[in-house]
Amino acid sequence: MKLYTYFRSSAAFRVRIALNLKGLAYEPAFVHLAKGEHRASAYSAVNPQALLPTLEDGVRRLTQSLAILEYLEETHPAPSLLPKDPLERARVRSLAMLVACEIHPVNNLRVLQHLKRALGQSEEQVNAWYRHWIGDGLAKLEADLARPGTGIYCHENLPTIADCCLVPQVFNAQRYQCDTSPYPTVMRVFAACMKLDAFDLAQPVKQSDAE
Ligand SMILES: N[C@@H](CCC(=O)N[C@@H](CS)C(=O)NCC(=O)O)C(=O)O
Repeated sequence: MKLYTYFRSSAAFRVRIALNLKGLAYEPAFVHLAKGEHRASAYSAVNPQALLPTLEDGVRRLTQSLAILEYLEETHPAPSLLPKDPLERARVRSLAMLVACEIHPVNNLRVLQHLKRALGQSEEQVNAWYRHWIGDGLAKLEADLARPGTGIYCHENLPTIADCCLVPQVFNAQRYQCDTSPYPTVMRVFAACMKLDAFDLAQPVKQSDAE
């Protein structure tokens, strides 16, 4: 498999974790987001959505990290990243979506660039926007994780796709110096995940394109 990735891409980070948890080898293909390489024709021929990640499995190309996580789960079921029970699976998917569909999109590169370039917001205002939405989202994640079902990880005692989403989001929060002290459960789960090689080896500084 080939993964189109960038060390700081949190959506690619989710997939790197899942590949590691499942013990699947992959070749990275680096696309420099900050230089805008994802918008060049060479990459939009690979992924018409012009977003990272893309996973190439043989001749097939997959886009959208959650769809890729589900694909990996279906094609390589062990170890499973979803619980067996349908209600529990829905809970895990809901936690993953809270991060991937509610927190992450408003803080994406193109949103931040639009705030700055088209709407004339200063670096400080853009950072304030970022921290606001991280705080709002992590508070909701904290409240959800306070309900029954949470264990060492987001769901009981095995890592799931919810953890694959939580960890990169916490990295983003830390990169923007957000105060994470109001989210002790999120941070406890984060710390537990980071003890696993699959998460540790997927982190931005350990990628060979890290700057
Ligand atoms: N919902 C997408 C989000 C993908 C995404 O936004 N990726 C970011 C990097 S983390 C990106 O490519 N951003 C480019 C941009 O905003 O222009 C997914 O989960 O794969």
